[in-house]
Amino acid sequence: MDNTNLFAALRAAFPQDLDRVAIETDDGLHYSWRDLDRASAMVANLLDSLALPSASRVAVQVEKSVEALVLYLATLRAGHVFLPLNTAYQSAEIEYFIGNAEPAVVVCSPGQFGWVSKIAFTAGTRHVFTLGDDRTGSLLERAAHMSDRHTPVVRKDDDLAAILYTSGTTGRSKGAMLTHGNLRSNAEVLKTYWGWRPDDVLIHALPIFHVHGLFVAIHGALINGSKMFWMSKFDPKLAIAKFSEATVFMGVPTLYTRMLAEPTLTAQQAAHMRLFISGSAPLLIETFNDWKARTGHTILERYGMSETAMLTSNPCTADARHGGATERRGGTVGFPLPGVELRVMGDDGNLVQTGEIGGIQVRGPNIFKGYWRMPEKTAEEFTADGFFKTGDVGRIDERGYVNIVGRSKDLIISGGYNVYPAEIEGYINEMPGVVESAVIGVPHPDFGEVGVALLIAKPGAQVDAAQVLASLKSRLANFKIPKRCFLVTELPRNTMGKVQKNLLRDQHKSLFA
Ligand code: MCA
Ligand code: AMP
Repeated sequence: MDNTNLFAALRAAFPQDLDRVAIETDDGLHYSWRDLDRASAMVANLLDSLALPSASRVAVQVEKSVEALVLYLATLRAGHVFLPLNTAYQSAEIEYFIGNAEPAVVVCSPGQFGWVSKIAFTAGTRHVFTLGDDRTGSLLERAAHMSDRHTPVVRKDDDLAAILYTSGTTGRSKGAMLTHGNLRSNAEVLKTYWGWRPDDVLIHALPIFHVHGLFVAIHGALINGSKMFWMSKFDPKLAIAKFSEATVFMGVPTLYTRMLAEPTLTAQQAAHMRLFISGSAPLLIETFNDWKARTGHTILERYGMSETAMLTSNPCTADARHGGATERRGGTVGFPLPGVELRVMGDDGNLVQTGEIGGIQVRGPNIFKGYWRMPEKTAEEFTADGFFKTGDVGRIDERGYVNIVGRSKDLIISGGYNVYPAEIEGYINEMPGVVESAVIGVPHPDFGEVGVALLIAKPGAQVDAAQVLASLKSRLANFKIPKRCFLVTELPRNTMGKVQKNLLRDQHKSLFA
């Protein structure tokens, strides 16, 4: 039987000379391809020794490190399901994810062991390990005693590889179930479409608990046997300094605007680079133009989702499917990737005409299997003919380029992180003295968009806006906290009684100008 375990595909692409450097870190460490192979074998053997049921969830909330990447590879290798969690998540968020996913193994930072293990053990998790960003913790201590050889467990395309929680527009977060086939097919398509070369060097600057940093960047480098320069945290000065030794950079728009603010960013400094890729949030046309003017490089913008991995991309080289188009068009997310079907549907359920706006729907080998333990929610998000409704609103121009013009889902994308207003409003509405609230996204020069909260207090109640934000901060991930909070006497409503957030957004659009 063929083994289509994603790890096997990544491992098969390792260079023949396993002693070559695979990863160089910002604190000066070098990891060879052999190191990645052996360390992931040891951790996979540790997971095997726990005799877990097949496809157990391994939930991981740790700081970025090469060892955290090793844990991801080991989880695939051992046939389990990786569940990465943003390090900003607080106890209420972690309690929900662990309770919902019922992981057999939880790995957390040594400093968080107290509260995380309490949540995990209460939820029935039997194994809680720690992993620090300085190679400390019980996971590596235990793995040190294991063999450094391991045969990847046989997985089929349809078997789960990872669960990524995405916040829900209403209600709680949903776990998007991604299979080995979803992730492998996407990595293989991008390998060709972005013209990866074994001598490419990727600057890995993003966190590794979301699709962009974990899948697009890491799979991209590994499946091409390309070296990574590994930044534990994005630092614009260091990233620019490394341009002279690297060829590929991937970032959310905030990373590009922060680099543009550095005087060291010049065409000469970027001359060695081959490809700059942006995604996860809309790239402003000014950023696209400024980058071109300063560096001579045209950023390649692409579009994806946790549920789908990458869907569209501007061309890297000539795209024969579109008359050999090579232009990377600012303000667009390019063409549907090979193998991805993308259509734009009107409210009447019919395809719109070229250039007209509608809901974006997608189908292809990269589209997820469904939401974890939410069959009804999954069914709602798919059409009868198997297209996934993205919740993004867009159009396809006469040349085939896709434009994202908005979202039908009420979502704020702040610095590349998703914030769902309904979740924040839920917390505010529960606070004493609050009648109701509305959270909106407004333009922000650094994060692209940030949340602003508007709330109505009960007559006579003493509600303090700063206190509301402080209270949210103690319960939610920091990037979800609205940057401002205002008390208002009413919220504009349409005839159906729904709050007109477009009016509120318009009123507050210059707050951070
Ligand atoms: C940090 N802060 C933020 C954000 N990040 N506020 C709003 N939005 C943010 N994204 C706030 C913190 O709450 C804190 O506020 C203060 O900024 C400093 O925090 P710090 O952690 O030091 O910030 P930073 O290191 O400067 O982080 C900014 C960042 C980071 C580097 C832009 O947000 C980041 O790495 N973003 C990338 C996210 C990403 O990888 N997205 C891909 C998702 P206070 O001091 O008040 O507490 S994958 C995806 O979307 C799809 C599938 C796709 O297409 O890729
Ligand atoms: P996530 O839930 O983190 O997977 O975020 C997915 C959402 O990010 C998509 O549905 C889009 O709304 C947005 N997104 C990703 N890439 C882009 C892009 N290049 N331009 C505009 N929006 C994007």
